[in-house]
Amino acid sequence: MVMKPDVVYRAYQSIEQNHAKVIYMSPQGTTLNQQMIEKLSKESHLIILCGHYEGMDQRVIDKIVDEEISIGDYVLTGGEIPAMVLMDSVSRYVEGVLKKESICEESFSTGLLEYPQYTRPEVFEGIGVPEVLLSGHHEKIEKWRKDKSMEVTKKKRPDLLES
Ligand code: 4FN
Repeated sequence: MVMKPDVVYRAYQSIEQNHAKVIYMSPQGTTLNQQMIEKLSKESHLIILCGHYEGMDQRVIDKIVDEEISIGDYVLTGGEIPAMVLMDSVSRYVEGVLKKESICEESFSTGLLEYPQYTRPEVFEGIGVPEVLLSGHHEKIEKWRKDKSMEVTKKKRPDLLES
């Protein structure tokens, strides 16, 4: 079953905005990354289109779509979850969604993975928390976190360090 172009086009016209960027979620698209998300967050309007069943008539795609984006290489039953992934990741940059600090403080904005996190209790199943975190020495803690971020990234995702 292929989604009909006239039906999709009418849905599009009913929400059309002058400066909306139209994105089609598709396995044929460019794979989504944080850089693309940050760029999209600067658009004034986004319209996210996605397929289900066997996809969509190509003519309506050619007529209205500005950019095709994929969230990765696996088979899905529909593009709704990819559309939600895009919404979630872009909305973090929208004013008022998060507190300002949490956007840039995040390790991913440095391009690195996050350092390990700990909370109470101080000892869990006989396992303690790294000593430095209990010291209250803020500069040492900061350095420990930076070093750990780098160490974890080198070990688990060396590809992130290439760019
Ligand atoms: N998927 C592949 C090759 C051929 C088809 C598919 C597939 C949902 C409407 C598209 C999938 C994955 C990431 C949208 C997959 C995405 C979709 C996405 C998606 C039903 C037609 C379909 C080679 C990638 C495995 C089904 C590869 N990001 N077709 O899944 O919409 O956005």
